[in-house]
Amino acid sequence: MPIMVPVSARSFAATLFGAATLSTASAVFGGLAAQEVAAPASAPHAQLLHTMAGSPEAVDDATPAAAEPARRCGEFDDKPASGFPQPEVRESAKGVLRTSLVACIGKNKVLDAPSGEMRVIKTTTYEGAIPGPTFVVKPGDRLLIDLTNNLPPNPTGLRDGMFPHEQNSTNFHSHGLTVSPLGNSDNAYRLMPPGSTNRVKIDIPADHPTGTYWYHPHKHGSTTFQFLGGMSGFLIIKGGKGTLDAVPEVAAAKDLVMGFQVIRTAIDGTQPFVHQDAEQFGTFPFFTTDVKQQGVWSTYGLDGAPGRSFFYFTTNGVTNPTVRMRPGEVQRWRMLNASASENLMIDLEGHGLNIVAMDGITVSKMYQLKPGEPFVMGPGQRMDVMVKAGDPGTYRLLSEDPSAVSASVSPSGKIGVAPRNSRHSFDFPSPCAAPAPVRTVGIVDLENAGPNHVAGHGRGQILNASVPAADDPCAKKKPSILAFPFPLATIVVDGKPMNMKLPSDPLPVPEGLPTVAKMLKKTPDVRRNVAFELCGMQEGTIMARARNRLPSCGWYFEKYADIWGGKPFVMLQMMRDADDTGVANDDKEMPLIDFKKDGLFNPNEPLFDGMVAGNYEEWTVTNRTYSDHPFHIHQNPFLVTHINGRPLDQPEWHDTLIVPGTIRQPTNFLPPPAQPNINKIRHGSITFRIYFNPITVGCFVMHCHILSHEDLGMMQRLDVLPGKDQPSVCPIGPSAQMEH
Ligand SMILES: [Cu+2]
Repeated sequence: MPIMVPVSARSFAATLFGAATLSTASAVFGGLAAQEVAAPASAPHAQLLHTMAGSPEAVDDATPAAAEPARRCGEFDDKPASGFPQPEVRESAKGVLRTSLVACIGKNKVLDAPSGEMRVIKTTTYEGAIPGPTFVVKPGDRLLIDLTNNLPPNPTGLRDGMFPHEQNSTNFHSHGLTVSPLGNSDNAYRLMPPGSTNRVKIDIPADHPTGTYWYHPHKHGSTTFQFLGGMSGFLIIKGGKGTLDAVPEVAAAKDLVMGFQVIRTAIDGTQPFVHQDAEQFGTFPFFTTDVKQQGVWSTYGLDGAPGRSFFYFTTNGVTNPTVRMRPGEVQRWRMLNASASENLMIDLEGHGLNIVAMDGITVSKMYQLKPGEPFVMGPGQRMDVMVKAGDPGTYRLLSEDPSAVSASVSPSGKIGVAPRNSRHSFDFPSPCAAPAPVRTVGIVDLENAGPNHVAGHGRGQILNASVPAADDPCAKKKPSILAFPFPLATIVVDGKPMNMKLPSDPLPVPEGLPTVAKMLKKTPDVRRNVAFELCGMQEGTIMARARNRLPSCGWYFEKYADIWGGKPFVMLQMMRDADDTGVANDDKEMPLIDFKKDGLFNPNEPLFDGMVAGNYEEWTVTNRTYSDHPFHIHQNPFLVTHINGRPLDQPEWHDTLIVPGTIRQPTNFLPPPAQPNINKIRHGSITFRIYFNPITVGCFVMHCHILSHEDLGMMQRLDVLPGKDQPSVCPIGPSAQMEH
C-alpha cells in the first residue's frame, strides 16, 4: 500500500516541508469559542495595515497578525434579503496584505429554492462567511495570512489509520498563482490541524499576470468535505497601466465577483463525514436512516434523497441573488466555479456573454457569445465576462443541465461539442424525476455515483437488489428538489439608459508569461502523456464486463483490495503516466501489469523525472473514461493548443480545463449494452505547452478538480528541478504529509 504513510513519517515530514505551526498563537485563540470573539474585522484590520509602513520586508514574520478573531463564526452571516452580495474585501496596502483568516463552523441561512424554505446550515467556512473574504493584492505584493483552524477537533476513533480521515485538518492553496510551492508559501502539502495557527507567506512576483484567482483548502482527503461547507474565496490581483483593468471600457464597468458554490448538508443542516463503517459509496439502501451510513461526500446515496440531505447552489452564498443594471450599462462579472464537483453550463437570457479573461489570464481576442449561447466552466475555472444590459426586463443567468445541453470545453465553441456530464451523480439534482420509482436498486454513472442509486431516480444500470417501495422516499412525498435549468442569478434591467461600450480587441497581452508566439515556436524540451483512468468495482456493475473496463483494472483491484478502511475500493480514480505502458503478460483478465508508477496518488514520489525549471514542455492529457474530468496543475498555467487532437484557432491559457470524456459521451446508460466498449472508443484529450517558471522550483501537484476524485487519488506529484540533472529540492520517500 504505497500511499499509506506511517505516523512517524508524518511527524518527520512536518519539519521537512516547513509546516510552520505557530503554537503560541493557537494558545491565544485556539481555545476561544468562536462566538465569544466578535470584534468586527474592519477596524483592527485597517489599523494593522496602517502601522505596517514600508516594504514587505518590514513586516515581522515571527509575529502573528493581531487577532482578527473568529468574526461571525457561530453567528449568522446575515446577508441582505435583496440585491447582489459581495464578500468582504481585504486589500493590500504598501506592498502587503496582512490578515488573519479563521476556519470555523459557520452558521448561515440559505434559501431552498424549490420549497421556498429558508434553512439554517452549520458548515465549514472561512469566518462564517460563504464564500470567505476577497483578498485584493497587486503584483509584487506579499500575502501574509495567519490561518487559524478553529474547526472542531478531529474525532478520535473515527477512521483511525484509514482513508479518508481527519476531516477538520486543513491547509491553504492559492489557486492559479505562479509562486513558490515550498515552505509556508503555496504549499498544498502542509497540514494545519484544528487548534493551530499557521503563517502563510506568499510573495507574488512583480510581473505576475493580473486577474481573478482564488484560494481554498487542499488537505488531501478532506478537500471535498470542506468545499461542500463553503470554504473558498476570491484572490484578485489588480492590474495597473497596460493591463485589462486599465482598458477604459473595463475600468468604467462595475466589477462584481460571482462565486458559484454547491453547499451540501444532512437534513439537520450539519455536515456528516464518512462513518467508520461506511463503504466507499455508502451502503444499501441509499435512503437508510442509519447514521453510520451517512457521509457528506462518500455516501453518494445521500444525493438528493428527500429527507436525507440538501443541496444548495449559491452565488456569493445566496440562492439566486439579483443583479441590477441600467439599459446599456456594461458590467464585469468575475465568475468562479467553486463547486466541489459540478460542471456549470451557463447562459444568460437575452444577452451575450463576452469573455475577456479565463483562469485570470486576459485573452487576446474577446470571445463574444450569442444571447443564450452557453459556455461551460469546470470546477476550479474562472471566466471574466463583460455584459452589456439590453432592454428593460428581467433575465435569468441560467445553470443548464450539463447532460442535456452541449458545449465545447473551450468557449471558441467548435471542437468536441458534447454534453458535459461531470457531477457527483446523475441522481442530482432531481432524484425523483420521471420515470416513476421502481423497486430495484441500480448503478447510475459509474464514475460519478455509487452503487446505491434507485433506478428511476436517475439513469443507470439496474441491479437486482430489491428495495421495498414503501421505504422509497420518492414514493411517499413529492420531493422539492432542484431541477435544471435553474437561475444562478436574476438580472433586473431598469432605470435611465446608459451608453457604455464593451472593450474592443486586441486586449492587453498578459505580463509575466512567455508570449503565445514564443510558446508555440519553442521546440518542447520534453513531450509527455498523462491519462485520467478509473476502475470500477467489477462485481455488480457494468464493469463486470471486460468490454467496459480498462485491461489493468483487475490488477489494480488486487493491489488496492483493502485500502478503503480495510474494505475494497468500489471505485479507483486515477491519473497515470500514459507513456508508462506496463509489462504485458498473457493473463486475459489482467493483461497489463507492472506499471512503473501507480495511477493512484503517491505523495512520496513525483510522477515524472526531468522537469527542469526554465524548460518548455508539451503534454497531452487523455481522458480514458466516459465522462469529463477537469485537469488542474498548480503553480504554472498552460497554453492549450489542441482539443481532441484538433488545433484551436486561438490557443488558450488555463490553469484548469475540462478534458473531454469519450467521443461521443454516452448520455443514456440504459440498457448496459448501449455502453460503448471503453477500449475501442475515441478518448477525449487536451494538448498544451507549459513553461516551468523558475520561481516554482519544488514540488506541487496536478489533479482532477472534481474534488471527490482528487480526494480519492486522481492526483500526482510533480517536482520542478532547479537545473538539469540536479536533484529535487523536495524529499523523495515516505515523507510527504498529504497521505491518504
Ligand atoms: Cu475526475
